[in-house]
Amino acid sequence: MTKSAFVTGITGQDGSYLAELLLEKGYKVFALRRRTSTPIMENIEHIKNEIEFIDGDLLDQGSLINAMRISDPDEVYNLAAQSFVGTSWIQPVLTGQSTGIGVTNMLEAVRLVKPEARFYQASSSEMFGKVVETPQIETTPFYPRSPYGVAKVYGHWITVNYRESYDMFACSGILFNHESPRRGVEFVTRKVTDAAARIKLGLQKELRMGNLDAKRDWGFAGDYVKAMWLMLQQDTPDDYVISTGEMHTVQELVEIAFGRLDLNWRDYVVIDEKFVRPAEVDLLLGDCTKAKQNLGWELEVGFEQLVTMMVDSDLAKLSK
Ligand code: NDP
Ligand code: GDR
Repeated sequence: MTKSAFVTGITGQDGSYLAELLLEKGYKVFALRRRTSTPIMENIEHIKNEIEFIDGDLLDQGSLINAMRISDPDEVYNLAAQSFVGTSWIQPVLTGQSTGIGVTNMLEAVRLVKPEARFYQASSSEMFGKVVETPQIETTPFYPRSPYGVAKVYGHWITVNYRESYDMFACSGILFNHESPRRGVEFVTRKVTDAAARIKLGLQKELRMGNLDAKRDWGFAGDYVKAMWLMLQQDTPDDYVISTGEMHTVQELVEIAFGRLDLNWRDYVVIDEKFVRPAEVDLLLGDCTKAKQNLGWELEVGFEQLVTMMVDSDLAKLSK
């Protein structure tokens, strides 16, 4: 029997890789699409004809109930969110509504229409924020440092609560930063690889950055969507940290990206207070032993390979 999946956030980085994986596995893929004046399909251009889109919005409960009725899914992946931490200080209410309450809207739609469907919530290492222990594991206490992080903590706990209240198969994946050539250009990795390529081609003169000392645990999005799928294939629902277990500074990222193009980053990078956050998350480092043991999940792409892949992709795109 063909399995069916319903995915929110399909136009984003993770939605596109997850949809590819599900299609490869023979799933019928339904996806929530919110109306925009100009459709942005760049990430899913190559697979959009294989996906059945259902119009709606995480903020509109009725549209989610309708989507559940049309798709009748075996698995639901809730990836939609206002996902940029910086914007969450500029639009804290909207972030709370989509990244936080939006999870309840989605869970309610599942509970009312298809309570036996398996549910994945895209939780985040940003929930650890001002970390109280390193490395962070599933039981590390949360201390979010942005409106985004606060909203994700709500989304995490409401997922756990629906599992415990209604016996639903609901999992929360606590994913550390993951990147790819499909990453939005405002996120630091893509901002750097895109700028390095532009500078190499003479299309940009400098790169304005915030805190170069921040440390992150960066992996490849294509590896991480496999973990999402694995979580929903287990006998029991649970929460999992997904990470590489390696930490690098933003400066190391810049060095590798510019070095790939034989550029000295110090000639181009300018520190601009505009990109320094009101409250910073200084470091994140995950320990995903539980996922490795229970899910058999393995990482394939390392940090340097990831940055190189992104620089090469940006250079090729911009050279066209
Ligand atoms: P993106 O920002 O690339 O994609 C976000 C998606 O959410 C887009 O498809 C966007 O649609 C959609 N969306 C936003 N608001 C709404 C709404 N109100 N209703 C319906 N759809 C909406 O994020 P990523 O792919 O990087 O991340 C996927 C999820 O995983 C997010 O929830 C993110 O917070 C979380 N996460 C990401 C990590 C990462 O490192 N990438 C790490 C941990 C968690 P549109 O195109 O219409 O704007
Ligand atoms: P993050 O990702 O906030 O970790 O959230 P981002 O790439 O935006 O920032 C990472 C770190 O880099 C520092 N930084 C800069 N960041 C940006 N965007 N632009 C800059 O110029 C810059 N200079 C320094 C930041 O201060 C920060 O410390 C991402 C998102 O995908 C979330 O949705 C997800 O939940 C988390 O990763 C895990």
